[in-house]
Amino acid sequence: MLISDRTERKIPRLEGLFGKDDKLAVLMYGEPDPDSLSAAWALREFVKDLVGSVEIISLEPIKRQQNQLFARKLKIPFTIQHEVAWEKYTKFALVDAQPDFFKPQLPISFDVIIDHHPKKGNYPFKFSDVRPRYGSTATILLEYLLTSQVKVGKRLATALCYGLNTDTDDLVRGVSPQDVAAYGYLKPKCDSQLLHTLELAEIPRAYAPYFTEALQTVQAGGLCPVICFSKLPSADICVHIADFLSQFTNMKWVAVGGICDNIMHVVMRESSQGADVGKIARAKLSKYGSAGGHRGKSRAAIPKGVVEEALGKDPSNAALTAWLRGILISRTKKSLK
Ligand SMILES: [Mn+2]
Repeated sequence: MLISDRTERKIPRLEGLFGKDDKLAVLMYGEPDPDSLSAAWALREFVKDLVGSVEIISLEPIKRQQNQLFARKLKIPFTIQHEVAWEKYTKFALVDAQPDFFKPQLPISFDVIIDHHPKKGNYPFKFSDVRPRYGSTATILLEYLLTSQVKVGKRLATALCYGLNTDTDDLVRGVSPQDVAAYGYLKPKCDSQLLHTLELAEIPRAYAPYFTEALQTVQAGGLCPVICFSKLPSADICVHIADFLSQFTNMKWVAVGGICDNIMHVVMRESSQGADVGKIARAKLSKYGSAGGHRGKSRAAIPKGVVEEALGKDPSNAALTAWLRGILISRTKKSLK
C-alpha cells in the first residue's frame, strides 16, 4: 500500500526537476511541528544525491518545548533563518504547507509542494503533490522514500513516526489507510525508547504550581471541572493540564483556560463519562471568540478585551474561573424550553 502507482508516476517528475548545480532550500511554514520537520528531512534524503546542496530552513524558531526536544534528540538537520538570502538558492520546496499560508507572500516561487492540507489557491507549480485525505505529510514522504528504495534509517523512521503520531493524535484523527500502513512500517524500525520519551513529553518544572491549583479544583468535585489562570507564561500549560486532568474518572469533561499574550485560551478535553467537547466549545464559546475542535478535544481563543469587558482589568483566577464555568455550564435557550 505504501508503494502506489500515484507515487511511482510522480517520482520521475520530481527527480527530473533537479540537477547537480541546484542549491535547494526546503521550507516549512510558521513554527515547524514534528510532521513538517520530519517531512522536510525525508525530502532532503530523497533529493540529496540529485542536487548540489539541500538545506532545510525554518523562518521561525520552535517555541513548544516538546517540539524543541524532538528536533534536538533526533538531530533534525535544519536551521532557523529569520532573513533568508533567497538568491543563494536555485530551487525551493515547501512541505506540510502551501504558499498561500504565508502572509505576506514570500518573494519566491516554489518549485515543489508536498502537503496534506486542503488545497488552497492555484499556483503554477512545477511539481505539486497535495493529498488532503492523508493524516500527515510524513506518510506521503515515506511513500516517496520506499517507492524509490531510499534507505530509511532508525532516526528518520523515529522522526516520521512521531510526526505521523502527533498530526493524527496517535492515529485517531483524519487517518487514511496509508497512514496506518506507514505506522505499521515505521513502528518496528523506530527507536521505541526515544519515542516513548518524546511521547511522555517534558513538562517544564515551572508549570508545577499550575498543576497544584488545578488538582485542587478536581478534588473539589463536579462532573465538569473548570480551572482558569489570569496570567500564563504559555498557552501550552492549558494543554498539559487538560490532558492530565482528563484522565481522572467520573468526569464528563474538563476545561482549562488562561490568559497569555492578550488572548484567553480555553482547552477542553473529553473525560471518561463522555461529552462532545467540540460541540460544547462551538456552542458556548464561539460568540466570544474563535472555537473549534472535535469530539475529544477542542479549543477556543477569546480576545482579552472581551474578558475585561465582563470582569474588568486583571481578574483573579477565581473570577475568571467562575466566568468561564458560567458560560460553559449554562443551559442553552433550546434546552430551557
Ligand atoms: Mn501536517
